[in-house]
Amino acid sequence: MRMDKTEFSNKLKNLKTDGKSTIELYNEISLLAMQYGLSQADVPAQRNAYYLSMEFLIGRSFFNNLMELGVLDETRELLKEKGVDINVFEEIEDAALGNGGLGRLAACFLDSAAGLGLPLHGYGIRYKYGLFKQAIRNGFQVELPDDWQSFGDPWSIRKAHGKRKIKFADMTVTAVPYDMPVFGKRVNVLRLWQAEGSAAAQKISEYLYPADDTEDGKLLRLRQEYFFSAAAVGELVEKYVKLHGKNFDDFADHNVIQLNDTHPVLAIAELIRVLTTKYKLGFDKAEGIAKKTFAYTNHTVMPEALECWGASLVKKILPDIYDVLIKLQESQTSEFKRLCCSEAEASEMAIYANDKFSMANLAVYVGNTVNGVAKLHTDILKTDLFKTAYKYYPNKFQNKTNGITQRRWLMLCNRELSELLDGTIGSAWRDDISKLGVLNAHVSDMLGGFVKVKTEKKRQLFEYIKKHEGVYIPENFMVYAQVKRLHEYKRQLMTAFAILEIYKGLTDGKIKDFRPSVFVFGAKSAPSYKRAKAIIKFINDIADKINSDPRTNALLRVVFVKNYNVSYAEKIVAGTDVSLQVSTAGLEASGTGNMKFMMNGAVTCGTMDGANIEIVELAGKENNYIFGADVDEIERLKRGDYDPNAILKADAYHSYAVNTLIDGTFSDGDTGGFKELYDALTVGASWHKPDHYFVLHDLKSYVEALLKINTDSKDEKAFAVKQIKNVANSAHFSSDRTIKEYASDIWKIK
Ligand code: 26V
Repeated sequence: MRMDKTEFSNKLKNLKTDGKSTIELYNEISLLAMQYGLSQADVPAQRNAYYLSMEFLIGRSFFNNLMELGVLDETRELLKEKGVDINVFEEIEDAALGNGGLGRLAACFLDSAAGLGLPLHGYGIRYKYGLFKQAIRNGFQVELPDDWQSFGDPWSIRKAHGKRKIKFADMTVTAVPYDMPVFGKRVNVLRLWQAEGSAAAQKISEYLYPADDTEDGKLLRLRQEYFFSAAAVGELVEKYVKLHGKNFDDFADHNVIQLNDTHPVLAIAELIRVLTTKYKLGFDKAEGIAKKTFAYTNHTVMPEALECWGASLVKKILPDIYDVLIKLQESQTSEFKRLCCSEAEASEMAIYANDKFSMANLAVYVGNTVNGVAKLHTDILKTDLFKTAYKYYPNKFQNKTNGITQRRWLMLCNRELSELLDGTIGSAWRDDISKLGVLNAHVSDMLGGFVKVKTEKKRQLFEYIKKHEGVYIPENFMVYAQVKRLHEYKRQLMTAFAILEIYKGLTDGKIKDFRPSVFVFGAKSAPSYKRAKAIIKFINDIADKINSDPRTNALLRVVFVKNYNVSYAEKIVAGTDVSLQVSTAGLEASGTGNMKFMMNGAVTCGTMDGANIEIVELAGKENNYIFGADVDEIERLKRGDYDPNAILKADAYHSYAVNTLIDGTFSDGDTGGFKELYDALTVGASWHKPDHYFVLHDLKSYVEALLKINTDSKDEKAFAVKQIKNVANSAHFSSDRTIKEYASDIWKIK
């Protein structure tokens, strides 16, 4: 039944709002929008791409879906007439079925594919509880369960008839699909599987793993990975058989499966298992089909994060998959013989070694393509992490620099800037983001308007922060923001030290004419990551000290926002002047927050890492602030005798900042966390050398960069020019661009 826009509007007009709760209204309006949206659904495409991902960090669907359906403004107006402010729906919980960048990227990709009319569908897990909610108690992170469905889930439809049986050696689990339509030029589907059956079965989709690293040996995690990979593969095979019969020669002409990191890599073995057992194909033939079907994206070079599964665990839980993996290993060994690889090379690339299966090596061996997520990252894959594979299979390797959807990260989160853009360059950029570049010729036309918009977005952010964190930030303050998962390699600790040094400089008179500034942090730490949690506590203690010091608090403030999530990010990226992207060079695969800030007109203060490199390439080094060691320098430091203690000794400001960890300035409540941070810098921790992430090496140039920005920003116009230049050159970081590249170079879909 097709519903047209007039019908939607009429139904909305007739909606009774009196006496209804926000939740009731939310569900009614969402369901109406669903009916409208689904009635626009398209005919299925001939060739489809599938994005298999353990995580989809969707955030709030309400505003986004209404916008994609072209009814957001109208709904806002109609509700207003009825005395309902549409912003009440900001109470609705985010769907946080992801940890960070990797999951949000998956959500941006689905948005872009639908927006471009490309048939890309998602497969994942419908966790009952998403990423934990973060409370801060006495400066410490406390984790609370995220019951995201407590408001209902009007954007999903349970498809009971699509349920499947997933077999483990010790139990059989029912996978029930829930479909979330993705609206755009076409309607695609994100299909999330929920585990049902016995109590043990249900556990499989109960929790999202709250670490964005992998924890070896976690049985439940292995079950989760197999569960959704097998459900997806089983369904795709069945659908193929229905449409094309049991000759699988054309399977890869109709299906391409993108593996989002190593988490869904067992899908490879599952496809081969199904084809060889259920449909009796020979192993070689099945392997050949898999080689044409799968493509692999790597998202990190951190060695700790490359998943390996113990062979005995796999054998015990998934014996048939074990057999397939061993056969793949054999086939790989004979291929390596043909290629005349040395023994060392073969073992480096081996699927099976030391009683473990390497998911990355499996993905690289079978994957038709292997891609990194920013130029530098792909180069590191080729020259370092997968260098031997690159030697033998150079043609597999591609770069696909990440992107973000401008619909959520500009149009939705910054209506004011979007309207200013319309007024300055026309609204063509809304349909074709590459038109944003036109702005380069109109920077001066936009100056006054831009400053006004930025001021307004900061005002909104400060109001929100006052309401949620109880911290007041005066209107004229500059905003520096570092929001992302908490990891030592992202170096929030270095920012904390830099703030302490600026604080000291202000109190002892060394820093003069400082423009009032606030540092905004937002970050969740993996619950088990002790040092990351200590950094959160440290930042909160610094905030308390600085914010309550009357000597400085008219100039400098610090706020750690609790429960940073997609919806919070939408407010922060719009209201920030300076985006802090300060990872140790070579370790941040891409970063995507950096792109969101850029598109909203923040300058980047960062290292030559991940996509920062491409950001400054496009927006100009002169419009951003790059500091610290680059990858080559880090490599040199690693080979040389880097001595953080010497740096510490030689610089009074550094030692002031670092010593606050141990001199009683702050207290970690006898957890030992601060001492551990101190030790990691000075003597080394976790088998690492002292200051493994080169915090002390880059700290001085970081403080200098921050102060330079502060000085530059006093020339309001000149600084606004830099910010606008960033907006004008951000089109490249639209996930529309990224998805077009995947579609043409990897997926071959139209
Ligand atoms: C895992 C681990 C494990 C050990 C300790 C450090 C560490 C750091 C990161 C990870 C992340 C695993 C995968 C991931 O989330 N990667 C992120 O993917 C984003 C989308 O491509 C990208 O922008 C981020 O740079 C990358 O960290």
